[in-house]
Amino acid sequence: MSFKFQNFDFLHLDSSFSEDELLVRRTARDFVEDNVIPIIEDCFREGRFPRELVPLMGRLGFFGANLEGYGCAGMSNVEYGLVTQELERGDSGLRSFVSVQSALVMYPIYTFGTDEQKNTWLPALATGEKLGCFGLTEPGFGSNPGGMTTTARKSGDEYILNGEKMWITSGSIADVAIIWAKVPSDNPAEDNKIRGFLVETDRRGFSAPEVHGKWSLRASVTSGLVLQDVHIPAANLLPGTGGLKSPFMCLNQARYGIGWGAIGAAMACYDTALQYAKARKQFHGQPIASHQLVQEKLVWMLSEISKAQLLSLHVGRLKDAGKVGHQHISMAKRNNVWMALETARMARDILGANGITEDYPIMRHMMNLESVKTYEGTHDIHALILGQHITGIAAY
Ligand code: TGC
Ligand code: FAD
Repeated sequence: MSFKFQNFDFLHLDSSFSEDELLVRRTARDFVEDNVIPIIEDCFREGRFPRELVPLMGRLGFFGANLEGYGCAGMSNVEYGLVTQELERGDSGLRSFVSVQSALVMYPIYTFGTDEQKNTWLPALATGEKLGCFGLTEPGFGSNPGGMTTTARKSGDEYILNGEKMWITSGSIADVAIIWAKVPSDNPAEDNKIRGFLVETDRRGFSAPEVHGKWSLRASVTSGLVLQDVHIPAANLLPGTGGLKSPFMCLNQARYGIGWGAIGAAMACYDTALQYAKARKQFHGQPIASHQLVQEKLVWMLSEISKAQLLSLHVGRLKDAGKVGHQHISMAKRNNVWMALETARMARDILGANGITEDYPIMRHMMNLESVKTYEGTHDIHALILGQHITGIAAY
């Protein structure tokens, strides 16, 4: 049995959204109901990314949604957040794909690229005709990307890249990889500065072996990236990049969307648990929703979802006003993903044995959220980012 999603708006937050924001949410919600929900359990079981949905998502303006020009939709940050919320109500893997394409591939080209790079890549990435990936993490450097060993050596009018990236979303389906690498230099002030490069994935020496055996984000492609003497033109350097701050700026964009996205996963779990609790009868023919302990769990979920919605909406308004700090985004990512994972666990509990099956979306969301808790900065790394902000002391 499965339930059709029933919207809820406990705090009347819809009255805080503009007509345009509600329209964007409606469009994304309809897309998910019509195109994602009917296939996603099969995709997850088969370990298949639903690539057939890419052109439609492109037409709906989901890629680079909050960028202007180049065929992008020019949405506000709140509108973009509502899109990621709805996508992740479908599946975290689909939201991951959109986050990477938008925040980690289009955003750096838009922010750090030349006009030629923008004109070459952004329109094709906006429609989904071309796909991208973002290579920061390495096998030995996850939370600490500053230790990366991938290099880009300048040689005449080329760079030669060597190294290995790991856990890269969309790696083996990407046409272009944004690769972060250290550039050796004779100038001590510049030596080993981290810079970003556009690497076409059909270049000789580039390979992207897919990661198999995941129990999480099974509807998303995850790969390693291997760079063995990959020659690229010097013009493929993203000239605006310089230092670790550049990839972190991209992460801010993606983490912001994840804060909203996690709310979507939690909404799906709560709504399923509520409908199930009202239908399932135990002891004296009473619905389990009539028991105090079950009600307490439902109230916890609704309260935490509502607080998370307020947090993301406020952070979104700050971002639209140009006043957001990366610490605000860390709080939203950390809190909302934790909240969604706890909600998924409670919702699974309310469904009893049924909760472990693919007949309901809860276990899939729970397994996905384990990755979401880890990527884009783990839960604990975001605690340390916030700890540094309030104490002035870095505890990494
Ligand atoms: P640190 O010395 O603190 O910082 C280096 C420079 O960067 C600046 N900075 C930031 N700037 C903008 N936004 C941020 N969020 C920033 N955080 C730091 C900082 O001010 C400094 O600037 P400057 O001018 O002084 O050079 O760097 P650190 O090496 O000590 O790192 C600290 C730490 C732990 C916060 C950082 O390493 C970190 O965030 N680690 C987590 C790594 C991470 O999130 N990786 C994500 C990989 S991509 C991914 O997971 C995609 S999943 C995609 C999907 O499927 O959705
Ligand atoms: P580690 O850094 O080894 O951390 C392991 C544990 O140690 C964590 O609990 C962590 O919080 C803790 N820890 C580490 N350092 C400290 C410290 N100083 N103090 C306290 N605790 C600490 N990366 C990309 O570049 N691009 C992608 O597209 C991408 N997609 C991903 C998709 C998936 C499905 C997954 C799972 C990961 C993806 N990643 C991607 C990688 C992701 O960003 C990293 O997994 C993440 O940054 C954590 O790194 P790690 O897994 O190496 O864990």
